[in-house]
Amino acid sequence: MSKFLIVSDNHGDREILSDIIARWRPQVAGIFFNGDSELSAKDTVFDGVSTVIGNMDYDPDFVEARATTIDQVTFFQTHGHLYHVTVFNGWANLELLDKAALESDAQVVLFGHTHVDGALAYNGKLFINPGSTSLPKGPRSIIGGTYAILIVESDKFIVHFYNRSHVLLDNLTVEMAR
Ligand SMILES: [Mn+2]
Repeated sequence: MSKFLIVSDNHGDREILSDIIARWRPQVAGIFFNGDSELSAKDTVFDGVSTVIGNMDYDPDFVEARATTIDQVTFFQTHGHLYHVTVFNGWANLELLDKAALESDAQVVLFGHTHVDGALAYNGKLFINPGSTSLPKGPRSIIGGTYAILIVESDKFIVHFYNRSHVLLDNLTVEMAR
């Protein structure tokens, strides 16, 4: 069993990012930040964190997208704006993201940008948007900000969402067979 931390769109709120990462670092196999930090790519908060550039990031040291394989799981990670991810059908338009993930042979696709949390099995892949820690949008914005933990078991993926106080939001859990 492996766990992964997925965070996005803190928009300058360095404290919450630092808090979440410090809390989970000892127990996760990977940490993903999906863009729009408005921080420097060299900020120490990103030590050991897989990052990508958001539409509100201006440090050219952030990459546009990346494929990463950890513990036999291949992730495709990008912010979303470069793949025209917008709010669609209550969540997100995944069409171009899906094509890009296919080229990377990814099983899990990580993005942000819309600030709408969610996880969905689509075209045989698991798409995860952890939501924004600091500027949430959509039907669950009243939670005040979210992030996600992916649990990889031998036969399934489990996605848990947490609020800014690290309380598990049980009713948002998503599972997908692998
Ligand atoms: Mn954003």
